[in-house]
Amino acid sequence: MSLTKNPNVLKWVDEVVALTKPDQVVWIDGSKEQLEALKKEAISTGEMQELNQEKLPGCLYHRTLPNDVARVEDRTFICSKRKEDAGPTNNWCDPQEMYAKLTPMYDGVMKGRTMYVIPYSMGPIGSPLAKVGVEVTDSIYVVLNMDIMTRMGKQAFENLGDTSNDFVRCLHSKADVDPEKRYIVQFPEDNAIWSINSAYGGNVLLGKKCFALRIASYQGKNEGWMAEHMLILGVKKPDGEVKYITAAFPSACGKTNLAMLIPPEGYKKDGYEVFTVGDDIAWMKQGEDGRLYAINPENGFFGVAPGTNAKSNYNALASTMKNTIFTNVAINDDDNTVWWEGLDKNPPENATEWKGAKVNGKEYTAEGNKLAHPNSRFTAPAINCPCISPEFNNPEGVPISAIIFGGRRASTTPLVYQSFDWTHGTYIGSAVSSETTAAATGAVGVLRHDPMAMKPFIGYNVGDYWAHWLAMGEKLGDKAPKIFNVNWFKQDENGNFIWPGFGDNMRVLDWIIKRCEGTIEADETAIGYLPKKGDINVEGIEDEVTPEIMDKLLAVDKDLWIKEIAEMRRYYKEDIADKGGNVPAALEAQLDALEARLNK
Ligand code: OXD
Ligand code: MN
Repeated sequence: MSLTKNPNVLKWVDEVVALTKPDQVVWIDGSKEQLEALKKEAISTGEMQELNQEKLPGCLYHRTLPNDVARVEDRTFICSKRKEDAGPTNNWCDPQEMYAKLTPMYDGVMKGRTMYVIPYSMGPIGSPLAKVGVEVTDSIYVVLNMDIMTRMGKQAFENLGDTSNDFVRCLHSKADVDPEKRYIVQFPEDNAIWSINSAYGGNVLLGKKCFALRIASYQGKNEGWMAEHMLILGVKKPDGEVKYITAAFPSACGKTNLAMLIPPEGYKKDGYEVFTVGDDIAWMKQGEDGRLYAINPENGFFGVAPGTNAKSNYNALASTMKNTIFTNVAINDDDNTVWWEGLDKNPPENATEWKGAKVNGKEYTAEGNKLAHPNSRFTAPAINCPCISPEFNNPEGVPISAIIFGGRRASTTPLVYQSFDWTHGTYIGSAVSSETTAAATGAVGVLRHDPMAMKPFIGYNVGDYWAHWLAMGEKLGDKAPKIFNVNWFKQDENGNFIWPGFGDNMRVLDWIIKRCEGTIEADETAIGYLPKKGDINVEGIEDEVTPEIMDKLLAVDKDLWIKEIAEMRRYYKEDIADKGGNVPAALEAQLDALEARLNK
């Protein structure tokens, strides 16, 4: 049963069937019965393992091949017709050449397998901001994850209608999971994604990074909206009003933690609450009242497990307690539950590590002597989250008051500052960068540029992307959200973090909200508006964040900023302009203006 009469969908599925030659085709209607049957099948073949159904009801476990544990940026392509449209931040290949290379790899690849056709909506069904995708895959793991991460099934086709051609064609086959033949390819002008030889989340749940960021950013540029690598949260104030904020940080800088923040006791007592709308992606469009509205196109969280615990992110942990899929974490064999580094201080004695070997409290065979893979994940339904926003399914989205950028910087960047205006804020976004940590391979403390935290996800030329940001600012005018920068990772001379972070980041959100409301003054400095002395509330953490520490957190060191400008000039020229990116003159001018202010 094909679930739709839409001739564009039917024609495309026929073409894919003719190419991949599956033994049978199953259309995913999203019904409970169908999903239960697929779970059973995956458990019976060993693709998935059922976890302790008393402690973790509805939860499943999956292990990927050791060669297939993360996104593969070096094998990810943007195949626009013209190379200059992919720009300096993307791998590019001519689309015809790429189709010619990949078509033989897909030819007959599903012989002996079942092909699943998954209709899905990114964004609430019926939302004017939502968009439909159809993913074809030979993996039940993909079907079950897409059920959590998207609004999947028949309802998505109802949203698409019987004639529309506006859906993203997503073709996935795990093939032989051969890393040498692994390709993650976006064809923005064809509304198409082809992924082959991987079975890891970020490479195969094609609604997420491939569609909701790479393809959608391209669509947003053409259609006048924005697809961004941003969390969305709401802060309810004691007067009952909720202010919505989005924030973009590079991967592994704590977006999920900030999205699910629990306010410090003092704030809770005063009546503050934080609601999560999204933890990774925001689609934003101007509303009828002129303001910028955001939806979370996703329906679940694909979060990094290690480091998640009741203290670091109680709400994320609570979200994983039912109907969750765990990938590449460790199994506690005593009670068939899960464990990862940083969950608690008691690694199970009797465990199976992520690569599948039994261990008993001694040596693990996996890298770094870890039980769980450092990029092991949970796929958890958003509705499980104790602080999920009541507006999560609002088709109109939520109005955004502030946009926050941030990265991991040991020095230079203060705890928080506000841009002078949207154009200055766009400059700040273009300058987002993070220092590498010991957790990643390579040298520690190396600055990695990641504009708007979107470097791996901009589906077109980064110069045109910045121009689109500037154009959105023009359109929004004085209704535009205010733009801020934060840095939770400032260090002292000994390399210790000097800001407590986590729930205490509420104190910075508080200042940001007051700035948006215009109820608090700020110091005008060369780099932007900074909090006045005493305006970041430290009640309850005075011992930790003394006035001297606060001075350090908010310091603007002229010499470091002059160095920063030199690095940004180098970056704009060598990494962007010299490689085919057109840096907007308005952003170059921001560098000159910043330098002049510093030298005044
Ligand atoms: C993610 C990422 O998985 O940004 O969300 O890498
Ligand atoms: Mn992300």
